[in-house]
Amino acid sequence: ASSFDSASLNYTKEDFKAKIVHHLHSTLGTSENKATKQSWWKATCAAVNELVYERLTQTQQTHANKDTRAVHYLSAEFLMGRLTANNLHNLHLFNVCSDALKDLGINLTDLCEEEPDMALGNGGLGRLAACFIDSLATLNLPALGYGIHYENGLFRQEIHNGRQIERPDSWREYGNPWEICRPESIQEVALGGYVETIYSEKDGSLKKVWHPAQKIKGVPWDIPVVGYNGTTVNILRLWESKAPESFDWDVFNAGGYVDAQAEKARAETISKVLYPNDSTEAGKILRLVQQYFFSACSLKDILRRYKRAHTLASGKVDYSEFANKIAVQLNDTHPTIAIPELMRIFVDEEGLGWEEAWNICYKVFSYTNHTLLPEALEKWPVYIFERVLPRHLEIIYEINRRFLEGECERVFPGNDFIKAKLSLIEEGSTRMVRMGNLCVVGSHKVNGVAAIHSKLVKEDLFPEYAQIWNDKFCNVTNGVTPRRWMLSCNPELAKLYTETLGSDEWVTKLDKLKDLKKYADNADFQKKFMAIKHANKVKLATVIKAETGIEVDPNALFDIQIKRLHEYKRQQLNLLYILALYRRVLENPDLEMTPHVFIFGSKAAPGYKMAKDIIYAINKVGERINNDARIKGKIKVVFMPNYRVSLAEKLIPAADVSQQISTAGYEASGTGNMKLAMNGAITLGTMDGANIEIVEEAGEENNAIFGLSVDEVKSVKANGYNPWDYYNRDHEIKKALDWLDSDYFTPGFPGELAGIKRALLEGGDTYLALADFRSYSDAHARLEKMYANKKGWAKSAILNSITMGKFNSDRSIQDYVDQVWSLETCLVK
Ligand code: DL6
Repeated sequence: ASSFDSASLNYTKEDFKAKIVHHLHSTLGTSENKATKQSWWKATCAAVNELVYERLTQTQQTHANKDTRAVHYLSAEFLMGRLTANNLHNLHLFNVCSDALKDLGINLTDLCEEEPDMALGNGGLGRLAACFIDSLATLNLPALGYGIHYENGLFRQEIHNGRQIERPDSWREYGNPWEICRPESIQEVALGGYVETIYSEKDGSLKKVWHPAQKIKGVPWDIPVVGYNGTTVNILRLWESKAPESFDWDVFNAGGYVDAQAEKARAETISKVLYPNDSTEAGKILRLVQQYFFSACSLKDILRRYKRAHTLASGKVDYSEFANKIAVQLNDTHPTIAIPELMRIFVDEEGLGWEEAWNICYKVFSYTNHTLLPEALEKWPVYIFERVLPRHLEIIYEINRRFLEGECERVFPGNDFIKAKLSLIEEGSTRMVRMGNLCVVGSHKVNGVAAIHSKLVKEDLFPEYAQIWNDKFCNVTNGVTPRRWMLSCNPELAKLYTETLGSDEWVTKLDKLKDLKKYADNADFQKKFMAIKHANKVKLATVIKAETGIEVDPNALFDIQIKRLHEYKRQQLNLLYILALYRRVLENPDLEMTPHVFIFGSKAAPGYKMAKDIIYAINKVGERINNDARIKGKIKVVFMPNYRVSLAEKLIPAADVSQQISTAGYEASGTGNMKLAMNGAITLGTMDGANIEIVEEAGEENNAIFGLSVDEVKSVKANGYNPWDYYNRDHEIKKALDWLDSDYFTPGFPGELAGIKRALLEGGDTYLALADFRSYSDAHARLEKMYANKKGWAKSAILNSITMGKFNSDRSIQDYVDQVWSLETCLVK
């Protein structure tokens, strides 16, 4: 038996049953006849954890014994979703577990619904981090994820009368069986206070001593990350903030019990809640504190481990190996503060000279940029730094001085204009620390997340830096894990692929699916493929009915746009088309068209009014259309509340069309586009982000591409774009916008949806929705035609699904290994 045979793991059906019942009794303290679904779920997880923990220990021992180089993935967000099905699949235990539970009268799929999503992220950036740690473990790479153990993840979205209402997401209120608290690895970090400069009589040097005002305890929670097919179980370590006990006791003894409790609450606020902003920097002190808290805890943890292996007999630590052993990836600018923190530790605490410290430091760090949106590029007011991290500010000034006088002066001698642009400090009425610039200066590699995006990072965002350090800039196109996004969420499709290929090798080597090309035209294969799609649509229709009360026909075309709500992602363009189509049907009730279900899933940042208005408009327009008997169900509009990973897993396998319609140049990559294509959806999209690479793989003829290119967007903007021209010229645009200005969709409340019209006309239509409307409408027409040809559609859908090998996150990780981390695999027995 192979090591993945459930029998060889003592996980035959009977073993599994016994383990589950054992944990039901002795871990959950209940019995078969009293147990709730929650208890059964937790008992099942406990049974799986027996194996997970064993492998986790093996992995850690192997890595420690071999003193392996490891990558540390620092990310303020890890959007993990649910772990039960994922872990079972990765351990090859899904079927045996399902059979064991069936014998116990329980359905595994139902049980998985008991698990709350671990929604510790906003969207693309956080979910990417989750896919990456899956791939790191799968590729047997020594790696740790580091982040924040938010008590409340991304808010739960409810829709009340069409409007988004935010509710707290207390995902671990009743405990989470996948996490382990590690009090033995608690760290303490400092905040605030002042810096003292001490003059040394001995050598005339100046020593800086930081006297912090406050200490915070970081309590680590480990989530095992189970690699597929492999024996590696890495960890994701998330830090929870607590007040140090010593503080409580001092104040308590002085009679200040209430004060001590208040201080405790303040310390615990740090990891209380995830900031719900996607693509906007929050600029709040608490956010900087969060960033410092988890970066500093993580670095201390990294140093603790390093010291264990590199402390000399003399008691001194040998730092000469540090950059060879440690790689730290900064997932966007959120953990940037780790750069000055490591410098502080080296120089102030470990006694290294500045140059020695810097030479190690920049080799350790590398930075991934995820957006070009100016409002997302983090800047922190200097006065906040002075209050929260006074010593770090001094270090940033020193890094800046050396950079401006060194490399910058060498390449741009005497050019104060460029120096002002590249400086880590933005001068102005409020002086700001530019975190992006600090990342570029303090890292040895900077990457974008799709080819076009990386080009724009290098040429438009950081062109002068690229002149200084051309080789620092590179591209790593994003990817997603096929374990979650095919094998687990679309089991029937996975089975078809495995059976047809005679092997499940594709689950790690996704390129293997290309061998199915010869079947793309095969009638029998097409029939099977489309039957799976149809069954997925039937299932989704039931979910839609249950969640929204809306009845949809699984024979209709399922056209899906799922992503955060942002004007650049252009849900408003989708809505305009729906309005135009609705009018066309009203004006011509006999219009021949494929019934079309438009499905949205999206959360808006709570403070982003226009995004919330667009959600409201989608719901109001949907209400009217869905209840208009005149159009005989030809169009349905569904807004699925509380879009999240577990809902995505139900939507994606059922999609016919994947809407990826951002203004070209604005979506760094996208990853939903990859997941949808893998599951056989046709992309209706612009030439933006990874869409470009997706159609390169799948063929433009198998997708519906439209709209202005990146260069055209630039030139339209440069030539003075006037949305009124489109409004006046195109009667469908005019009528759709005027409709929003009436009370047709909000009877008795005229103008409730008019904000969208205003933003598109008076507001200047920043994201060129009107400029792209006609070409978008034409692309829809092409799609309709494609869909009418059943065989042609099946072929295109299959070709999309089987040509997505490039977008396996294993490939992205291998690119990081080769271009950025130089990491070696380490097999764990
Ligand atoms: O790289 C992951 C993901 C990209 O696929 C999206 O295109 C991009 O919008 C997203 N960025 C964010 C938030 N940005 N910041 N900061 O999620 O990253």
